[in-house]
Amino acid sequence: MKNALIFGLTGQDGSYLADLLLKKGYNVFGTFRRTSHKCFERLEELKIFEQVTEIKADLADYGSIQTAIKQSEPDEIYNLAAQSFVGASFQQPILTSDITGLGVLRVLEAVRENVPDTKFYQASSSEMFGDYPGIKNEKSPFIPRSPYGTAKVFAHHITNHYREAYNIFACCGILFNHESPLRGLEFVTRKITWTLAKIKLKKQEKLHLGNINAKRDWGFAGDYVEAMWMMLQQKNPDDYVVATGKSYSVEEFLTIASEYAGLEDWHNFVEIDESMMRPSDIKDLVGDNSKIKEKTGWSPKTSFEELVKKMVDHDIEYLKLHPLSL
Ligand code: NDP
Ligand code: GDR
Repeated sequence: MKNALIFGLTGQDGSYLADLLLKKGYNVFGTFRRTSHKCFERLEELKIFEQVTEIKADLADYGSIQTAIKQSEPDEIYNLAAQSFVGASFQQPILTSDITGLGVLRVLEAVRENVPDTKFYQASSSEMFGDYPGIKNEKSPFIPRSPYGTAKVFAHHITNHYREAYNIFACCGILFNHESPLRGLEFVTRKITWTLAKIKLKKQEKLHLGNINAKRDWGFAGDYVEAMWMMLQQKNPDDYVVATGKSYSVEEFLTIASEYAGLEDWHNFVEIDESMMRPSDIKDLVGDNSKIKEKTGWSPKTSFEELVKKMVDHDIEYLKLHPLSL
């Protein structure tokens, strides 16, 4: 039985990945941070909380990273931990750089010193490409447009460096946006489906949004964690773009979600709020998934429309069952 350690267990991807690895027969360990409130809601929703070993660790704290690694004796490490919200990275650029950038170096140092033969996955991001035009692949240049994107570029390069210099089996998955019913509420897709559910249940009247012209290549998180695992099963470590190959605007997401939820024309309840515009934003991100398809056989299974419906259905059902969340 293999051991896997997930940094960032409590997040969207950490929860889906833990579920996948348990189904594949792994012993799953994962890190969480001390918080003043419940942080295992996603694991509970997937009904896997009891099957995972939770270890307290913070990417700011080298000692706790080492302890997590020593305790779990991992065959595979997945680093999904990050300050992952691009919007917040403009308000907290130093914290974002420390956790999303330097935090990865702390994990790599702990791997090099303690378990150099362990396979390592780093969660790189399409945000690294910024507004570089056209469909992006593994060779496209990085021109980040946010403190978050800049920190991810550092993390990507330092992971590549540890692969080359110390022969560590390290892979970077350059993932484009992926969403799910477990997506954080501040990200635009989940903010839309959650608020539409509240409007449908007559508990909210307005939905405030920023730049609805932005286009993103949106996939389903459950499909994307499979790509992470597949990368680490290849003979040689490498970097891969993970994407669907199509982008849609926030407005298109909103239109399909509102129609599916059975709501009136969204123009009647959406307000564009200037304060939600970012100091710089990326217009259109779309990825070329041919390398991962060819080398690993991975491909996305969930269509954009299926994804939107899955999220809308979940949020309406969830709010009906948990009226206190309203
Ligand atoms: P989430 O924000 O849902 O999860 C992030 C995880 O990191 C949470 O478990 C969070 O813990 C943890 N974390 C935050 N700060 C620290 C810290 N200082 N020390 C240790 N852990 C910390 O993100 P996703 O699951 O969506 O994304 C997973 C990874 O993939 C991230 O690195 C993200 O940047 C990257 N990524 C995501 C994409 C997407 O579309 N989802 C696309 C491309 C890359 P807590 O629950 O306590 O906050
Ligand atoms: P993103 O996701 O920045 O692409 O980062 P987000 O959902 O936050 O924004 C997508 C686009 O929607 C626009 N937008 C809004 N965004 C939010 N959050 N709230 C709003 O009200 C709103 N209105 C319009 C944004 O300006 C943006 O253009 C995600 C994260 O998961 C990162 O961790 C990951 O690396 C990238 O995807 C790939």
